[in-house]
Amino acid sequence: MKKYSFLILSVLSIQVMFAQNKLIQNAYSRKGITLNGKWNYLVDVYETGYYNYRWEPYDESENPGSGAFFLNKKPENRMVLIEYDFDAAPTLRVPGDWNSQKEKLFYYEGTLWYKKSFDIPEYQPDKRYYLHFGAVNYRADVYLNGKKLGTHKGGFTPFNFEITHLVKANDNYVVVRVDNKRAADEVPTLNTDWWNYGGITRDVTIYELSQTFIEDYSLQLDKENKTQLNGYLRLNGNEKAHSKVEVSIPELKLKQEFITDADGYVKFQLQEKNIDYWSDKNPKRYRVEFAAGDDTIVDQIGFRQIKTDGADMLLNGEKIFLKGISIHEENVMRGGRAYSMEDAKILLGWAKELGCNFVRLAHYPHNENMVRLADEMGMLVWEEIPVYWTIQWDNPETYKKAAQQLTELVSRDKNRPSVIIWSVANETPRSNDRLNFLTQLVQTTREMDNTRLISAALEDHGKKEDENVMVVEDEFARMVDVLSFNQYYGWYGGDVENIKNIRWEIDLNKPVIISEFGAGALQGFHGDSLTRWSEEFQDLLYRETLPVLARIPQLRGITPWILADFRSPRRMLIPYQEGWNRKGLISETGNRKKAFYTLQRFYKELKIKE
Ligand code: GCB
Repeated sequence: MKKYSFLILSVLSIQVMFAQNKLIQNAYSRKGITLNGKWNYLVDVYETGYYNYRWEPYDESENPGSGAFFLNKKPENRMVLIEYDFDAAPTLRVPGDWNSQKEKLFYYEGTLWYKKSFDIPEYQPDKRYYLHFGAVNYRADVYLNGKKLGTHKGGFTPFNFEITHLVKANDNYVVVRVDNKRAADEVPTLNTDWWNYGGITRDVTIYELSQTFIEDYSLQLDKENKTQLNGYLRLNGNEKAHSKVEVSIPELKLKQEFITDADGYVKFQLQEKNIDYWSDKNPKRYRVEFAAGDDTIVDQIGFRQIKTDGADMLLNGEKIFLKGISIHEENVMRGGRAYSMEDAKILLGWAKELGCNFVRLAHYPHNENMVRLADEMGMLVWEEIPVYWTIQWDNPETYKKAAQQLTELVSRDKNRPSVIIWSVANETPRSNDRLNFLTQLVQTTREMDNTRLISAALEDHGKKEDENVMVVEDEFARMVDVLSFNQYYGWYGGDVENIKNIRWEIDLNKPVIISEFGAGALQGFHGDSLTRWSEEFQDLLYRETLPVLARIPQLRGITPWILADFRSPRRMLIPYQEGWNRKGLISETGNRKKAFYTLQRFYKELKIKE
């Protein structure tokens, strides 16, 4: 029994366990000073700047001494010995992974220190300041002006620290120790099928805030009542209690005032009959203004409902089929992790060209530009956390890490109408520990957000009695709203010529999404359609698979694997792979493979059963 005591952790207790401050909602729209640009870096394979020669962390010592990199020391005169100098060190671009920027760092997994000096030209002593990171992979120890702000783990979610007490108008320096070593008890674990890009991979910004400011809010259409918006707002600061806040949507002529409770929190509802609902066909967003004291924040929010009815998926009450594609967060054309709006435009632009109305952002939270652009384009989104393959299911610490990443993701994207599915895992092996772990994650997700659907990419397999009959035998399938599974018949086992004879037996009356299928092909390599790695093989697999999937009565979406080739250290076959997973429909040079057009045609001709 004891073993599962971690399962009763509430969302709240997860949040207080971490040193960083609560995430500021919609930080993007606030006045920010960017710290993007060139940062000096030191590659620290032996952790020399973090541990002293007795292997004690410098930052835990009262008297760290000059070897501690976070102090960014300079020799006061020519006799002083200091064995590092950030200002003499080379630079890396932030945001950006280090692997794709320096050839020597291509395979590097370990510790690397970053340093950036900065001023705040319009510094105002009566304001508050927050240092915000879009993401750092994987562990970040953050220091400002020689003081530790905290540690964050998790390579794909944002975090922030209040720095009001430490920051000055001039001569500030921020030092970040980044460590991307993989570890068995982390999330993800040691083994993945993607590149472990290290570094400060997303924007770094200092946000200027009022003494009392709007820290968090949510505004969403009620799940049942299409004329009701449910919201909450939370203030941070001395004036947060019993304070007046105002919410308005000028286009709807809605304006209402509310009073916060003693904790600066208020839950509210707005009634409105004339909402133009957000959808893939009508990505209507409203300008929403939240005001409290001298703080105002503006967001662009679309209102929509997503729910299931038996096997149907209903968007604003109408049946919808998810014409999707899976995407990794990589800009293959530039090389490296994607992070910018330009990158998002390429990836979602390709998805649009394919005819998609849905993307699966695999296998971890992608940068915020992706969901913001998806909101604008009317692209529905599946978001996922990297609970992938063989997580330590019986380790309470690992659970906390997964729950933290989920919490940070939901917190970041809860106001984005494009996001309709939270996925808690991918291809995880069945066991009781795993069932408990995932069930608790689902519960945590529902506590935070009961308006979206929950899923996870599960696995199928052939029945013993009849290998042509595929089933998903997984207790966890009962816990999710949408039954999703990956299937690789014809690539990993199964004969591509036999695809036409297979069928799925699914008893659950829930929408089904085939979250992956695919085959590897080297763009430009041609052969007959039974030759592995040829574009023709991949194309055949798509042509055979699509009609067979379409026969699953509950099928309501597919997200084939995958939009573009992506880097993976597991893929070593020369000359076809050379470090790339070749299941992309688009090559790393941006060229479409044959199967791209097959899927495009399928989506174009697809009729939704009414
Ligand atoms: C899967 C995984 C995905 C892999 C893919 C493959 O099932 O979910 O991460 O990249 O198969 O290509 O093998």
